Amino acid sequence: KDGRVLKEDILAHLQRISVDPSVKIPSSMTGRTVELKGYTKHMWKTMTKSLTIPHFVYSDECNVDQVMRYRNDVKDSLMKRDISLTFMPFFIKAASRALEQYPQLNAWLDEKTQQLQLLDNHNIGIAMDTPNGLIVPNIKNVQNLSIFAIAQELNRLQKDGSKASISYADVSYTTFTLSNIGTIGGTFMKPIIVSPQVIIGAFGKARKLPRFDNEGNVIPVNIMSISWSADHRVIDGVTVARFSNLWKYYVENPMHLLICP
Ligand code: CAO
Repeated sequence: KDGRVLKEDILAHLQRISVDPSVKIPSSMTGRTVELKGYTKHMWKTMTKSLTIPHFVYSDECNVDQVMRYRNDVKDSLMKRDISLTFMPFFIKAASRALEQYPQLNAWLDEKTQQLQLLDNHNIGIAMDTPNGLIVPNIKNVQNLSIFAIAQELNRLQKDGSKASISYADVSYTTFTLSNIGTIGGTFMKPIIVSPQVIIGAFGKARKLPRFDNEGNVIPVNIMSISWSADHRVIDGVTVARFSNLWKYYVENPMHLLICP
């Protein structure tokens, strides 16, 4: 009454403006209702949980000329054996090699006990676009697999994904996730961490772009962006930057990935 805004005034205002929580198409409009089901319902749950995680995002670009060269050298002969070799097996193996140096990124965060469980198994999840929506199956124990074996496993998961027959075992116990939106387009993406994991990486589409060589000449280079989102409650930015540099080193020098399992 003396002009001051009291708590009661704010509560009364909120009461007045609050909308009906049920969302119905009014009679003055037309449209249709789609039930959320399956993978989408699961995505709702996991992404709502992800909202509670403070995301630290770090991005860089990566030269994929060498990976392209190696892939082009062998992809046709592998195709004759029914194996499709893309860039992904190289990126997945590079992540596993880099995780050997940064085990705190291949981990699960137990929020209740406030403990980080560092895992020896590199079960690398791959965000996959399927006719039924997004699903993230994983390739288990990548630390023991060759690029060839990773490609075989990825092919199997893609086949199962297209038939909506990915098993529960294939989506269980993911320790680290990668998402390649570059198969569809786009240059940059901010990926969302899937709890209890503590980091996720995303790639954009590789494009031929002008860059300077060591002598200052402009040369064409195939460039791909990489973005990492990490849980900033437990992972600091410098760790992510160092990990990313190492991942990038392996991708730009893929011979290191080929001479080990
Ligand atoms: N830049 C340019 N080209 C790329 C690329 C990139 N980043 N990634 C893949 N490609 C190329 C591949 O080399 C392949 O080329 P060819 O036609 O010459 O063989 C082609 O795109 C198709 O690749 P692919 O889809 O068969 O296989 P992949 O191993 O590269 O990717 C997978 C597998 C599962 C990551 C992909 O199929 C997919 O589902 N991507 C979408 C992921 C997604 O939904 N992310 C968003 C998550 S948040 O909602």
